[in-house]
This record gives sequence, structure tokens and C-alpha cells, in this order.
Amino acid sequence: MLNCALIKFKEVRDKYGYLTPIEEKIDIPFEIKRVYYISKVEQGVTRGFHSHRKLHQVLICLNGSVKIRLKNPDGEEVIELNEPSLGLYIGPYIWREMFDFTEGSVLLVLASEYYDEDDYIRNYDYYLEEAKKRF
Ligand code: T46
Repeated sequence: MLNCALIKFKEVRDKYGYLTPIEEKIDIPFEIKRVYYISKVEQGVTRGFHSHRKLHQVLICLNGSVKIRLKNPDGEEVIELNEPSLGLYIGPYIWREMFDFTEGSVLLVLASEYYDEDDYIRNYDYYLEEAKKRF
């Protein structure tokens, strides 16, 4: 989908386990200003239901799995994040919904900007109106 991409990170495996290094502007296509993570999501809960105007993010499911429904005015797609070496880049004007969090799952998010509620579009009709001008 336009403005989204899967990123496969390098895994360094040795007899002690796995290590995944993530470097700004090398593995992540922007400067990282903020990091947050989502955890302890109860079964059946869906989060998200919004888009951003400027924000670029990479989502990484560090433990367990989660599904992400991505929408733009041309269609939709569901991506499952189920391993810590897989990142999902989401650019501006992509509607997202996160669901099917497995027990104990942890979703890490690397973001290009500080938290700004004004950057969110939380109404789907407003989203479509603005996004149609961009795609
Ligand atoms: C996104 C998806 C993947 C903060 O105080 N600081 C922060 O940096 C963030 C991200 C949120 N908050 C507060 C705002 C709300 O009171 O945390 C609360 C939950 O936020 P929200 O309902 O937006 O959470 P999600 O899971 O629906 O969405 C989050 C991000 O907000 C969003 O940018 O793309 O994760």
C-alpha cells in the first residue's frame, strides 16, 4: 500500500540468543523523536481508528503478535506483525486500526515527531476528505 512498507531488520544470532540492532536513518527512514509502546491490551480490543497528517512511524511487535488494518482512499490491507525483526512503516494519511493483540504482546512504536494531538485525524469522514487530495 502507498505510504506503508514492511522493513526486515537484521538479526544477530549467536549461542546466547538473538539481537536486533535498529539505527536511525539507516534502518528507520526518519529521525526518531519519540518512542512509545503499547502493552497489556485486553482480548477483543481494537485501538487506533485515526490517521496522522505529518507523522512517520515504524511499528514493531516485540512479543506476541498484533494485526494492523491499514486504509487509504483506494483500499485496505491487513498486516500481521508477529516477530521482533519485522517493522511496519506507516507514513502520513494512512488510517490504522490495531487488533487481535495476543496475550503478553508488546507493540513498540518509533515516531518522527513529538506527541501532537493536532496531527491526528480521528474522524473517518474527515480523513477521507483530506486523504483524497493526497492520493
Ligand atoms: C498510532 C498508534 C500506532 C500520549 O500522552 N503520548 C503519546 O506519545 C501517545 C502516542 C499517546 N498519548 C496518550 C493520548 C491518549 O490519552 O495516550 C492515550 C492513548 O493514545 P491513543 O488513543 O492515540 O492510542 P492508540 O493506540 O489508538 O494510537 C497510538 C498512537 O496514538 C498513534 O499515533 O499511530 O498508536
